[in-house]
Amino acid sequence: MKRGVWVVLLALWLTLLAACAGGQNVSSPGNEYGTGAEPVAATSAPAAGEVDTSRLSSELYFYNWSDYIDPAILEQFEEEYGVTVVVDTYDSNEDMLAKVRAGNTGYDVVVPSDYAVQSMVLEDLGLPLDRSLLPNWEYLDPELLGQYFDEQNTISVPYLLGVTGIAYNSEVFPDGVSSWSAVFDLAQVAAYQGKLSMLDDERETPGAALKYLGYSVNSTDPEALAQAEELLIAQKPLLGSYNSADVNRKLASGEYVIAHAWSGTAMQARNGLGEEFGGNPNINFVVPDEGGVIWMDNLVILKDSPNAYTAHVFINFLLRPEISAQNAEYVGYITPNTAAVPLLSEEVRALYDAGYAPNDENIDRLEWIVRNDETSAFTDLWTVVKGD
Ligand code: N2P
Repeated sequence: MKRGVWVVLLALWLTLLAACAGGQNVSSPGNEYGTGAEPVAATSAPAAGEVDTSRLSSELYFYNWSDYIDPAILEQFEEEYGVTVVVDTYDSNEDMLAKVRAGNTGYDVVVPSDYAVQSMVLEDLGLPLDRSLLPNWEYLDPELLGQYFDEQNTISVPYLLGVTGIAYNSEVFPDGVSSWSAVFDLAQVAAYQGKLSMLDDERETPGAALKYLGYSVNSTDPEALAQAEELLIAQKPLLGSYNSADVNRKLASGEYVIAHAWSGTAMQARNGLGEEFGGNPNINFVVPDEGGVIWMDNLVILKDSPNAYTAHVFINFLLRPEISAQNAEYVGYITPNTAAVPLLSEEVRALYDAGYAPNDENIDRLEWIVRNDETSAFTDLWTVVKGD
């Protein structure tokens, strides 16, 4: 039911192309964190929302998904504040969580998806945010705040949203692709064997198989899981690879002709990615008829962040409407920043309308991944499939 509400709210977001909502209550929870650099006595205390440069660290450690921030934004942050952002990347929530659980990562900020934020809340891995340091919070779409995984947004700040479906090369699929059968019907797949990839992801990939079979991405019914496992094992020999890292590049280059992909990865394959690689205009993206996934990724400061003050300054910087718009434009995902939306180019908005974002056409068949006591079954399934 809650997910239904989200879908409606997202539909709303899509039509809400102007005007910042404003009026968001940004009261500070007043938490303290003592691990950052000790404040040096300043001649005058900075006003609310102003940055106390004496408290900034020289480096900030950002553990992020690959190809998930415009490097020019990191350069601008360094120019303005003298802080070098050191980026390490990961390609699944589970990899990130495993590392963070082990502790002493040295990372300050990580980017969990919705259901992974919930794990971080339950396991007390995130630092309560000091909202007094995040005046740009007011630009966030209020409809995207207060979700089930962190109802008060105690630790999480919406970063980017997207959908999961199929990216394909229209030269190879001139009639388009509309069903998961394009990756799961092995008779069809035989024609492009080795040029197909599936996400290397214990929730997304069994989720896609479940959708093809007519189930929810969250089904833990043993019979449904057994069918999904069997299907994935049968599909595996036909894959180029499981890949969540450089699907964008491999689609653009033609090494893959079809891929289970995140919407922004597909947009990057189509448009290219800054100075990284050129795009291929034949790449299209679709949420298949059987349905796909919608998700939201979030910025979380780790409980043991060595540079928590600087992390807040960084997050507030990312919440500037022009920065958020620039970033969304670069990575091809969707900004949760209401004031950033009017700053997006016509080209990117047209691609959202064409299916690279939740829209009127696909919204009713998008589902959120959830975690609960039963969903560890996906870890077991994925271990079997990967090890087979
Ligand atoms: C970008 C990763 C998208 C994040 N490479 C999926 N949650």
